[in-house]
Amino acid sequence: SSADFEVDLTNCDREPIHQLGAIQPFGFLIALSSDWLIKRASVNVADFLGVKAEDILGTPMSDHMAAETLHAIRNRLTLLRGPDAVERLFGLALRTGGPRYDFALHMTDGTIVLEGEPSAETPDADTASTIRAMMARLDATDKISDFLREGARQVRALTGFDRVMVYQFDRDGSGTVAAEAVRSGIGSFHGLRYPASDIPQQARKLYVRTPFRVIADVDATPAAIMPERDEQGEPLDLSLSVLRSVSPIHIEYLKNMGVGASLSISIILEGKLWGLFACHHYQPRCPDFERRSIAELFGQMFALKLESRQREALARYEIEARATSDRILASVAGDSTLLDNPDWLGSMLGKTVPCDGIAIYIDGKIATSGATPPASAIPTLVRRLNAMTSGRVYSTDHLGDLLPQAREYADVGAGLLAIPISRTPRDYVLLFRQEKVRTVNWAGDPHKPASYGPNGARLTPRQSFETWAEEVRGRSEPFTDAELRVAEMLRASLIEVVLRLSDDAQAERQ
Ligand code: BLA
Repeated sequence: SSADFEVDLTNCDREPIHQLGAIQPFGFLIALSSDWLIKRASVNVADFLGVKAEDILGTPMSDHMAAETLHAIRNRLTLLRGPDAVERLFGLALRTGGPRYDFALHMTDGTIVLEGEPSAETPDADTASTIRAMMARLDATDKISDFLREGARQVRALTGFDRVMVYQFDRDGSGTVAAEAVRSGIGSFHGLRYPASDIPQQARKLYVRTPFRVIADVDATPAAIMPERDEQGEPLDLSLSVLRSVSPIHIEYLKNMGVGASLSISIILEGKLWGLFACHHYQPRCPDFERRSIAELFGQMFALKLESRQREALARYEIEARATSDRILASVAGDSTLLDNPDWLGSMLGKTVPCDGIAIYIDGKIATSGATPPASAIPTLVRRLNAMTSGRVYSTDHLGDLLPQAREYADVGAGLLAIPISRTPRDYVLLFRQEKVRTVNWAGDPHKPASYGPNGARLTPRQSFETWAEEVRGRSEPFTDAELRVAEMLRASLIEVVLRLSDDAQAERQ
């Protein structure tokens, strides 16, 4: 149970962060039965409704809210669609003639959950044209890197946070700060890498279901929900809650970084969490609910645009790769000695399948170019490849797994793409990638706290980076599916050419 769970650095992945039994105090929460009786309330309802939480339990919601407002909320409930739907209502008076509130409304386990917070003093004017202008600026960018940076700028303009990062997940769950927009005078995190453990898997799952998260004030005292347990002994499931309170571990992490408020918007591509807009403010900060909703919508549109740009880039890549492949084949057919020339092949392939070094192994002869393992190590590697006898393209981002000896040259040969170029596996073109730690800069500790929280220095960016660096020791950037498809196409065509050349050679001898 959540109350009994003691979270520490070793069990974060199991912390029930959706059942912490409390909310952030910038709003209030009321859980209702299907007949609109109050079953639970956050203790801070007193600050908003002027009545104590324990005094309203069991009473009808209509005793505590303007009739028109309740009517609007009840109507809206009928519009809820899908298991993860959350409806929003803006600018309704909680009490007749009283200040206006924004509401979020969802259902969980047959319970209606209503969250309220004060509305913006000056509501956003003309949301449609705001969004339209934001989209136009995204569309005006050319390169993906500019697109990402423009996205970060827009989120910063919209939220006013000091630092907005586009945090992109790698296949192994680790992440890179791929773009950033920051207030001037605070150091940059751009290009930094962090291990998967900095965002535990249950948190990632939640960020797919609820694409927006704000932590308004790391020093705020959470408001407990009472009663903590219902008649069945269950805590309230806060997965879809807008106000959900925060794991003490994550609070410690943010405090160690000197951060006062944090906000993240999920970037979801094809149903998967591609990354986050991760935002820091060095003071408490909570954009109003309407603003947050615009930012969330921006995140969704940004993701759609990114998805279509990626699709276009992939199509372009495959067309270019085919052209390169055709050029290689035409050249080799005219001059078969080119196949012995790794500098030439490297220059042809380099743009299509980026690598740090290339080796060619034909009839026991070895030629290398760029950063490769020593030539003396190649025959052992080829024997190991031959033993797999698949005849297809092979790739790894951790050659040490395939061949223990490869750990000795993991700095230059951490990743391998092997293209067999004869029918029986014997001759190869080998593309090497170096260790990825070597290709990453660590710019130093951007924020060194005067003192750490109870879990010490682990919960800091520098320690995170070191954890990441340990995890990727001996690993390269992986070869992508598209790169493998291209390599396979190249293999099939090269084999044709090589066979034709050897037939010609035979014919000449006869
Ligand atoms: C959540 N961790 C997060 C979030 C981010 C990070 C962006 C999303 C919530 C938010 O917006 O604050 C991580 N933040 C980063 C990283 C950078 C950054 C990498 O700014 C880089 C600049 N965190 C840890 C460890 C644990 C941990 C070791 O570092 C557990 C042992 C836990 N992180 C943790 C938890 C959450 C989290 C529990 C979920 C918070 C929530 O939404 O409730």
